[in-house]
Amino acid sequence: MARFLGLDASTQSLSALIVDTETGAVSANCNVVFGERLPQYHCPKGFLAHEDPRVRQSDPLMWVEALELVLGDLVKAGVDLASVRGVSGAGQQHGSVYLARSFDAVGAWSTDRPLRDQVQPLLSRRTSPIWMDSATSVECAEIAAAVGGDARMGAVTGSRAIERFTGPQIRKFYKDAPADWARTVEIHLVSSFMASLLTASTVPIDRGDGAGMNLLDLSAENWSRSLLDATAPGLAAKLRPPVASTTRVGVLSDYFVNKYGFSRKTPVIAFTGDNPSSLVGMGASRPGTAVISLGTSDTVFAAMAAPRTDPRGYGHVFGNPAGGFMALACFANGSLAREEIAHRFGLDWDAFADAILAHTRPGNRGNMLLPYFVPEITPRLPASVVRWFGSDDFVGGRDPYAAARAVVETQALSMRLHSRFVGEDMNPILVTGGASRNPGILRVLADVFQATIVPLQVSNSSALGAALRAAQAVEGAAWDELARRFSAPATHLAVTPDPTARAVYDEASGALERRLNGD
Ligand code: XUL
Repeated sequence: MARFLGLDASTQSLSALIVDTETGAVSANCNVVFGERLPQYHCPKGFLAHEDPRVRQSDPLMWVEALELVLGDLVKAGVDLASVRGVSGAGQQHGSVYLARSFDAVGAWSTDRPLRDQVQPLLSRRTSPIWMDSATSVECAEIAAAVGGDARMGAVTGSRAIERFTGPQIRKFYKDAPADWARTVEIHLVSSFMASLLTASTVPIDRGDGAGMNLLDLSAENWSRSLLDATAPGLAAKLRPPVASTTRVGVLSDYFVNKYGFSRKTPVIAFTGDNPSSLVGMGASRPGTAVISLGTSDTVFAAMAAPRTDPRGYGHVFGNPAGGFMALACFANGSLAREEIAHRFGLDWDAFADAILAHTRPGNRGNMLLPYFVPEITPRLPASVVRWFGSDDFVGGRDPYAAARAVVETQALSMRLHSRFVGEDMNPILVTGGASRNPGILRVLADVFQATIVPLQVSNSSALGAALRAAQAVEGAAWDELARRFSAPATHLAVTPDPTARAVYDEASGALERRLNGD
């Protein structure tokens, strides 16, 4: 058997998926939801409560414990982990973990104690800032000013200075907790942290995810010396040189061999960001295919041959694990906003779809909602903005059907408005993530983008991408062949656009732009 394990450490859960390259099947798919399985960490939606809504941090030990749970789930599901020939993974992007003792100093994990208890004493910072954090505007301005401004940052790193990116987060930590900064010997992204747990050694950050730090010089394929210096003193010594996403970074620690039954010396391939991994899982690693990912954050992305920055300053350039680059726009109010409306109006997901498909029409009779329950990344909204426009019933919160359509329409219109740098007139568009199974949401996306929307058979494309990256690195399989076999479209769920909705949404798009500008 030729099995490969892909892990995805995302905002609200950790999932594991196994592909079998001999049979072409996805043979296991487990998911540990933090809020359900690990309530003792007080991160019901993946982050800790904080009085400042701009501060969003998580507990890295929760991710460690989730790793053990998900491997245990695979064993309970009857998976023989001895047949796994390679492991890779993905992590929510930008989040960072700070160590006072290097993973390389660990040598080996002891099988006598849970991993969590062995990782705890390594940390120099108890919490990890994650991608939802927006508390570093001052640090962004300081870093950009030190290197010649945002345009220069964009040209070097693919993004202007961005609050959630790791560099500004590192600078804030250095300023707020200088003693803890001085104790820090090693910094990880969520992705390289998870990989280091598996090998019990320091795994470098890969270039795909490293591009989300405001530290990587895209053309030099290495950290930018001037950005390291502008971010925090001594930072260069706390980061290993970044590696290609296809790098074999070590073998599974004996801890996992003894506890979960993996084979000795199972290779571990560099972990990357969830979006770069998803690009591979969607079979979209060649330029020309756009993807919409509907998760805690919604993202729009596509492969890109050469780095090209977003003239409007919203988008980013990350590394494409299959080579080259990818363009991405990120929307923070993704599933949390959809869940908020579903919960507020007592709609389950079937009723939510029904509200869109059976009870409302494109344009929502002019009813529109600005659904920014948390500070938004795209467009930039530093505080929450929730505003209702339209009929008295809608504005008064008495029209659940229109409310369901409104949140999805604004999200889709905003994606259309703000993702032009990713690609114009994208058609078809592939769609992934939990919400990509909801026919109501797919209908709105098809009509707003006037494009055929195609979900895949596997909806966790990030974990799938990780498993495929492991297969590619170990077996040398071609990317196109892996995509053909594993990233198959679920054609029966594809939705084609209604041409009569085009004019309605052209007008609604203008209305949204005016409202976002406060007109
Ligand atoms: C991308 C981003 C999010 C995270 C969490 O820039 O911030 O999509 O990767 O999924």
